[in-house]
Amino acid sequence: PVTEAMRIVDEDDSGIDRAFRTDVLLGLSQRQKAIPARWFYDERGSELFEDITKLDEYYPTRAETEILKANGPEFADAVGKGAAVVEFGSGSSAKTPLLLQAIAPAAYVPIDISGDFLRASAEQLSAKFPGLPVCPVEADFTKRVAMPDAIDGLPRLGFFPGSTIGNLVPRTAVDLLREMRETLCDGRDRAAKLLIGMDRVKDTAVLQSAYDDAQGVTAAFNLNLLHRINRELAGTIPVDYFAHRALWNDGIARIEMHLEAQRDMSFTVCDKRFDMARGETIHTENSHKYTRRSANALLLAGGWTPTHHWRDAHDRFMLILADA
Ligand code: AVI
Repeated sequence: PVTEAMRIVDEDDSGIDRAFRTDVLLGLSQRQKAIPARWFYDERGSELFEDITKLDEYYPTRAETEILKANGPEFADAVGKGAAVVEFGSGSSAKTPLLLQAIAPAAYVPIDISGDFLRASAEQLSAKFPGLPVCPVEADFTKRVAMPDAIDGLPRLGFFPGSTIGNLVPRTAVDLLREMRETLCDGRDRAAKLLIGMDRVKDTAVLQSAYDDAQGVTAAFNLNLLHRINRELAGTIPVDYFAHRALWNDGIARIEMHLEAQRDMSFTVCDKRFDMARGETIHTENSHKYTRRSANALLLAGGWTPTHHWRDAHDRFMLILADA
């Protein structure tokens, strides 16, 4: 059974438009031009991301799924039965059913900012698990979210798969981990756990091709941001003058995606003029990769104590369980 989605959103659509406009205009005015990766995910961007997850080169989705499939009984032991699973950003993916099957939870609370997406995935999940109460919450999970009354008194397991944490710089990642802790503990001293997916540092060539695939799907995903700006912010960006770049920044252990100008150019966005020189880039995404130690350090800084650690057979990805 799916309860009606609880809605905790203070931005209406015009608020989201404004935030996009501000991020783009400010981002293009910086010396190193940069636009936050969250703006990749319009309808087309979300479709392209789904396509990325099926690419041969993009190992994280398969590796994480492998860990979930291989360790069901261990998850159940570590988490215990009858928890409420709270998923941050309810994916349309196959990962959630694997976790739910393994641990037989008492309720499932998907949180997502996109109401339509949330309701669709809640219905799908409920069809697979007919006896399970599904209580969707439409909200921005980067801030503390009030939990539905239905899970009062149940132990809570946060689920944040996909290494989405890796798209945040450490300071923002720590803030998010702290907010998740507040959400799960209700701001009190309540026990809670977090199961989080984190991508591992590995051979540079493997990382590079995961973010610059042969078919050009990741390139299309990156360039789609420019199409979105042209469409939603009255932009005149000549998209064909840009090339997709994925670079490994070894000092910070992250893949950076950029859009590189292939020639000098000028364009306008919301009537504001921008100039770019050939070779200049717009930085569009960071995807941090972790070692066991750096992952543990990040979790500890965010208020979580790691207790269990699982990897896939090729050491590409890890799932970490942590206590609040
Ligand atoms: C959503 N996120 C974890 C993806 C990643 O791997 O950082 C986004 C992505 N960017 C390019 N390919 C996939």
